[in-house]
This record gives sequence, C-alpha cells and structure tokens, in this order.
Amino acid sequence: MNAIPVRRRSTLTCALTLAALAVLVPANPAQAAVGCEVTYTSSSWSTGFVGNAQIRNLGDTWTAPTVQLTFTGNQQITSGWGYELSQSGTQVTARSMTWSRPIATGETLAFGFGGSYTGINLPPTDWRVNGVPCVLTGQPPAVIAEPTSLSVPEGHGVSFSIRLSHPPAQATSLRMTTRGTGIWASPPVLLTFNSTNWSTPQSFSVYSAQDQDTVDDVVVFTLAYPGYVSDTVTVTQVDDD
Ligand SMILES: [Ca+2]
Ligand SMILES: [Ca+2]
Repeated sequence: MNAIPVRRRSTLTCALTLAALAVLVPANPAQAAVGCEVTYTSSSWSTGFVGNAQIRNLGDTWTAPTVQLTFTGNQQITSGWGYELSQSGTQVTARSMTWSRPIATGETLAFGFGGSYTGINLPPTDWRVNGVPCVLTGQPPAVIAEPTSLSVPEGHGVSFSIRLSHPPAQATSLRMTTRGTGIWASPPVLLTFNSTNWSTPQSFSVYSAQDQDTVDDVVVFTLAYPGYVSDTVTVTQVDDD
C-alpha cells in the first residue's frame, strides 16, 4: 500500500498530516455529471394531499431520467401527472414518458401526484435522479462524504467516498485535515473536483496500524472545499489488544 506512516500519538490530540504531501490525481472515467436540486410543495387535507416536485438539473443533460423519492409515513399515491409514477412500499419511482423531452443543464423537470395518508404528511426524503442523491433548493453547496462514521479493526483499512453537491466554478483540490489519536496511514492523494467529476464519488482509504495500547483510537477527517460546507468523517479503531 502506498501509505505514509503518521506519528505516534502523543497526548490527546495528535494531528495527522495525511493530505497534500504528494499529488496524485486519479484518472476518472468519462462520465456524465449528475446533480439535482429539488423543490417540493404540497397541500393536504384530513386524509388526502397533492404534491408537486420540481427538480433542477445541476449536471449534464438528462435524456430519460428516473427520479426516486421516499415517504416517511404511510402516504399512498393514487394519481400522478407529468411522469410515470409507481410506488413500492414507501418508495416512489417517477420515470420519464417516451415523449418527455431531455432536460438540459439548468432546466427543470416537473411532476406531481395526489394521494392519501393518515397522521402527519411530511415531505418525502432521499430524492435521487438516476440513483444520485439530490439537494434541496436553498441548501448551500456542500462536501458530501459517505459514510460519515465507520469503524475499522486494528491492522486493517477502510474507505469512504467524497463528492460535491453542486458543480464548482473551477477545479480545486479538497483540503483534508485530521485530528485524533492512534497510528493511521493513508495514500498521499490529492482529490480534485472540477466541472465534470464533481458528482462522481472519489474513494479515500485510511489504514489503522497496529499499536501497543488497548484503546479504540478515533480519527476525525474534516473535508473542506472552498465555498462549500465542510463534511466530517469519524473513523473508530476496534483495538485487538
Ligand atoms: Ca492495540
Ligand atoms: Ca489502539
């Protein structure tokens, strides 16, 4: 593994300097950038509701997009318009019709539905276009890591993925800082996002080295990108001593 050993922990805080020691930009396959921004409005009465979705394309042109959303309650769709709707459990899938026109960058697709519910009619969550999660309108651009919390046995490695919610104005590298305890190592990569690869998750791995203690050490990565809300990833060692 192409890794840089980091210092042994001294006291409570031991900053790990993992990033920016070397430059290695991974080659990304040519791939359409997928990004979407959702505006959802609804009106409901005692047992029924109508909902309208507008989804703006932040990435490359969609030719036949598939939209997914998830209800948090017992909402059941009984009618729909704009796109072809189907529901399985709490998940709704909206597929473009054969006559639906492509949605270019910056354009918006729209569909709506009527349905029934009992209890509280909360807005749907986990909106996705072609499987890629969307942001809600009004949300600021953000760094998105998945997962944001994970554990790793001592002597092993794990990885997490990083992408951006919105396309950047220019290509810039992610700034990664760490704090925590323990002995950790990571490849000396510099992750760069630009106008074409911003929505494609890039993988970053971290290795938990053997140590002599019995403590489940923790390292927290802060992932910063200029003009974007940072995200953090917490990695917890499962000590084997
Ligand atoms: Ca140990
Ligand atoms: Ca330990």
